[in-house]
Order: sequence, then C-alpha cells, then structure tokens
Amino acid sequence: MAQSTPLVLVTMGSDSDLPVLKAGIDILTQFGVPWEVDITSAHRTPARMAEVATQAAGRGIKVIIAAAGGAAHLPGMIAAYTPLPVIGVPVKATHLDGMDSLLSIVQMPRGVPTATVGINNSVNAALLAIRFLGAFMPEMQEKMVEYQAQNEKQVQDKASRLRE
Ligand code: RP5
Repeated sequence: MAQSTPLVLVTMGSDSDLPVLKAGIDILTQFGVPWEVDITSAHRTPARMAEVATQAAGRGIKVIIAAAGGAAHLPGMIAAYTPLPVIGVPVKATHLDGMDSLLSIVQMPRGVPTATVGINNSVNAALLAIRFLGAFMPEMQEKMVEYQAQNEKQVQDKASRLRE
C-alpha cells in the first residue's frame, strides 16, 4: 500500500503485525502525511529488507517506522542500512508479552541509533515521525501544536467534570 510521494515508510516483519500498526497509520493519515506500508522481514526476506532500507532515502522517504515481534531485529537492521531516522515498534507477539521485542529493539550498539516506543505503541511512533517531519515542514509542526492543545483540553475537560 502506498500514497503518492510517501514521506514515511511503515514496515513490519509480518502481516500479523498489521493490526498493531493500524492506529499509527491512522495518525499519519489524520495529519496528512503521505505514507507507504510494506512487509520486510529481517529473517525471512533479508535481501529485500536490505534493498528497501538502502533505497528509502533516495526515494524521498524521510522517516522509517519498523515494527517487529519476538527476536525483533528489523528496526535495527534497517537502521544499519539507512541514514534516515528509524523508529522501532516492539510488537507483543510471543509468550514473553513484548518484552523480548522491546529489549531487542532498544539495546542497539553504539553508532546505530534506533528510536524505540512502547510495546504496541504505533501511535507514538507515528507522532514521533511527524515531529521529525516538523523540523523541516512548518505545517507539520503547526498540526502537532494543535494536537497537543487538543490533548491538553481533553484532560482538562475530564478534570473539570470530576470536580463538578
Ligand atoms: C516477527 O515474528 C514478526 O514481526 C511478528 O511480530 C512475529 C510473528 O510473525 P508471524 O509468525 O505471525 O509471521 O518476525
């Protein structure tokens, strides 16, 4: 699945990760970010994963979100092949409840940074990607400011109702 001139590539190790990523993809759509969704397994399709990661920057992609569960090597391997910022989403996919994925993604060796969000938290991955875009796209930063204001208002409204 792709939109015209995608800025954010969302990739995952298996189609079984897709339900977890849906909420994040919805955020990208809500902010008007052109995205592309793909499946590239570090273990099952290593050559294609390397090709996709190597070519991403040249195609105009600015941020990569990579999700995987279990021995979650995908985000780190993609980060090894691209100069782009990579955000890893640990997916809860095994009997270890996502702790395996989280630790696999967050414990990258020095020199190969991979941002890591919470287990199954594709929403934060998308919001972080949008913040990266906002560094050079003022309209994205403006939308983020609006989003933060909405969040604040929602919490304040709930607090007001509790005080009533
Ligand atoms: C990982 O193994 C995938 O990212 C997925 O989270 C997990 C299970 O994959 P499937 O066996 O469902 O294809 O590589």
